[in-house]
Amino acid sequence: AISFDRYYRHSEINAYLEELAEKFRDLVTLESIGRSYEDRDMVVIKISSGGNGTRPVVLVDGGIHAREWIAPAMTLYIINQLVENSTANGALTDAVDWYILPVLNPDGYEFSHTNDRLWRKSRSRPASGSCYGADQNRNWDFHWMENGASNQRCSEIYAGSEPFSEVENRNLRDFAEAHKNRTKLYLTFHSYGNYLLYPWGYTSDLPSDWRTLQDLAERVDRAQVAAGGSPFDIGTSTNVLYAAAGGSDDYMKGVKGVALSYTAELTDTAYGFELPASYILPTVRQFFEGVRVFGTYVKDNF
Ligand code: 0X9
Ligand code: ZN
Repeated sequence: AISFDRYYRHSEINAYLEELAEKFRDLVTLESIGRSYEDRDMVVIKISSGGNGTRPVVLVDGGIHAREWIAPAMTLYIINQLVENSTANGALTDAVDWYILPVLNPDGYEFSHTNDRLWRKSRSRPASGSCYGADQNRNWDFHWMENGASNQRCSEIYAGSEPFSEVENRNLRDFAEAHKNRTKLYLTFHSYGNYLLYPWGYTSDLPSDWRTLQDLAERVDRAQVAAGGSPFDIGTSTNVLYAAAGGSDDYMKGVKGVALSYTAELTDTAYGFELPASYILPTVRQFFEGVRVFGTYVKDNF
């Protein structure tokens, strides 16, 4: 059983997924999408009640940035609710498949627990020098390095030696490729600041379907505000936050053709990355109301 009164380690997260796969055989399957740089198993949980692989897919990840611990916790709560609370949430899985990767940067996530609470990047070893890792959210192959990214290994926003230099991103890229025709919504969790962002991050130009993206984001926001959450700032990454190319959200929309692609920056600024564990449950509960809106939209429109 899982609890939301503390942050889970990567091995505990994988153990929880295994437990669900054992217990809910008709709803849950696990797929390893590969190993991290330091050889951790990257496991996607597939939640599907049927449909033989024809239903629209919602793809979710968290933990691309190591120190943003509320992000993996959010994905775990979504998993917990969709799988273990099917009485309340069965409508979200009866026509939509959910593919969820709780930790996209497991090496960095563990390092932020054991060595450096505010670590952000992956933990890949450079060819030379002593600065480890790349910013996995500057490393995707779409307008790579054009804006808001660095070619300096020691920078917090180091984009990597080349696009997809980071194996963790290659693993998710290949998984996304295999399911791209059915994937209608991509949701990637970060913290902090209460932003609900959509492409683009590489340019201030708006995508042609920005109205759809904006309207859906506003509906998600209203749902989580009604549940007691703080309102989001909504808009494109560049226009609302800052320009930063090579993000996973831009890549999923621009390259994989996922129509609806969002970055959710959970929680306001009071605690920054170091959100006390007592805030996990209220935070994830509130945003789950937004997840309901997302899931219902995909169910009704695809
Ligand atoms: O800078 C980032 O990668 C994200 N903010 S964070 O504070 N969590 O690091 C925002 C990413 C928004 N998306 C793109 N710029 N593509
Ligand atoms: Zn982040």
